[in-house]
Amino acid sequence: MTAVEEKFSLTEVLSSFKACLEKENQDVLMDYYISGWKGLVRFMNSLGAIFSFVSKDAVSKIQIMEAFRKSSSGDQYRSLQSMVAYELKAKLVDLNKRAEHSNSGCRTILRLHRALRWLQLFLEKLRTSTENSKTSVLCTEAYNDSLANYHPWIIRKTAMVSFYALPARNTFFEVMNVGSIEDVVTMLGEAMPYVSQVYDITQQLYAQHNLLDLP
Ligand code: 1PW
Repeated sequence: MTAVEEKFSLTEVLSSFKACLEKENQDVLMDYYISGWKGLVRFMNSLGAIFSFVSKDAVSKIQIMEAFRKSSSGDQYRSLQSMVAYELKAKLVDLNKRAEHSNSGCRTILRLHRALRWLQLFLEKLRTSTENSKTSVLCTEAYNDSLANYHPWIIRKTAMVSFYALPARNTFFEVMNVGSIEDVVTMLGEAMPYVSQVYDITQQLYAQHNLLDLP
């Protein structure tokens, strides 16, 4: 195994979501949110090429956010809270129809936020699954309960087909690079509350500003 491969572990990925939350005011820090997502993409890519259609969109959304962060207004994108305040005040968000601000930070993060819910449901199902559970079924259930509601038929169809190509439960646990199945279950039990917290705070932020349906 190369050094780079060795470094990847789902533990580290999930710890980015822990680092996301600023201690004093619970702001969700953008750089850690982005690095958490980059890790999730590596995880998805290690599940096989067929899953790359899923990760490609996440990659392009991560790139949009990195570009904002590197731009002259980068400081405004320090946290999800500062981004929302800045983009709304400067009228940089298309609220009803995609037009001149078609790729605002707010709408881009909303897509990743919805996808995070899928991941949360899926990993939780995996954590509590038994030896006979099928990953494709767990993944499909998690998808139907979350992201599918926002996807048109053609994407739902393609997603379902790619789920069938998911590796079996054992392989899945190995790819996570955490240790034995028991180690994975323990790690998920400890790490998932942080992912949930990031999800809940973001959901509340978007609800408060009426941003949950951005086009
Ligand atoms: C096993 C790990 C699971 C992690 C799942 C997180 C990734 C989910 C990405 C799904 C992408 C499906 C194909 C793209 C769909 C886009 O149209 C859609 N994007 C998302 C993230 O839902 C909406 O973005 P758009 O088209 O409004 O820019």
